[in-house]
Amino acid sequence: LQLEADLREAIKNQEFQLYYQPIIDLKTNQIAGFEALVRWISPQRGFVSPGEFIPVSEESGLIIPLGEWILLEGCRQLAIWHQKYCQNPPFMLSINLSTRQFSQVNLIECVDQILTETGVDRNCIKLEITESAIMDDVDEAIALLEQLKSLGIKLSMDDFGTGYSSLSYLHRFPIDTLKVDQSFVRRMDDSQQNTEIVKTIIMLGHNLNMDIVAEGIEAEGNVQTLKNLNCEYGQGYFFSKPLPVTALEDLLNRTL
Ligand code: G
Ligand code: G
Ligand code: MN
Ligand code: NA
Repeated sequence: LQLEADLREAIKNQEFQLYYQPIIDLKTNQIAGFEALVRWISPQRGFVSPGEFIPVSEESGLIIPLGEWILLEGCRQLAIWHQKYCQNPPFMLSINLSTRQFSQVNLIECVDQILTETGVDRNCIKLEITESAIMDDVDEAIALLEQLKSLGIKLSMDDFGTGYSSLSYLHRFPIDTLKVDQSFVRRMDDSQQNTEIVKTIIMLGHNLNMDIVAEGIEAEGNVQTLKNLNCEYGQGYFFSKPLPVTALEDLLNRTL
């Protein structure tokens, strides 16, 4: 596979960049933190979508070195921002962990080492895990999630509602945040029934002591609806696209 070979080279040549998408506190309208999203800017291929190369990197195992780089780079950047912008509460950074990384044997050691090396405030790092990563073996997954939590970091469940997680297990996962998948948020415009679904997901999360991030907010109307439903956080093009560091700092300098 040519893409796989090119990916291997790209990791060596450091052709990746992290973009950061703001996550907004819906009570204060302030930036509460960011989600790191990887981008591949290839001299040969140009801008390659992660929707294309993340699946290939997962199948090939290249997500392990790539994922390590993403974690290291994200932690390093957040430590810099904590020095540069002294927000109270401090900015959070969410970093996606792929299913393959979740079953990596030395995951805990690897994460711990990066946290120590960068000296980042551990409370401010949140790993995003999908339902599919944890439903293979529930007891094993819970043990692993507990170990990640014991490192001092936070956890969120990404794309909630699209996977297979059984509601009967959800309360056993030591998850801090539920991210309501964009498909539900977008469909709120279509009918009151879809809004009721989002409302129910938010209530479910709150009853389990989780806070909620609504993803994929593209319209102002969605913001008001979500505020009325007591959703804590929002993310989406309405607020900002994912941005490279310099553009994000411009945004912060304009809005803080
Ligand atoms: O950023 P964008 O919407 O184009 O991302 C497309 C897909 O790639 C999404 O499913 C997203 O979760 C995934 N993705 C983007 N960045 C990362 C990353 O840093 N790590 C992992 N594992 N997946 C990512
Ligand atoms: O799978 P995950 O939720 O991590 O992926 C997030 C992806 O969603 C990113 O690739 C990001 O670029 C994309 N995204 C973020 N906000 C919006 C939005 O408002 N609309 C759409 N269509 N995509 C978004
Ligand atoms: Mn995510
Ligand atoms: Na998501």
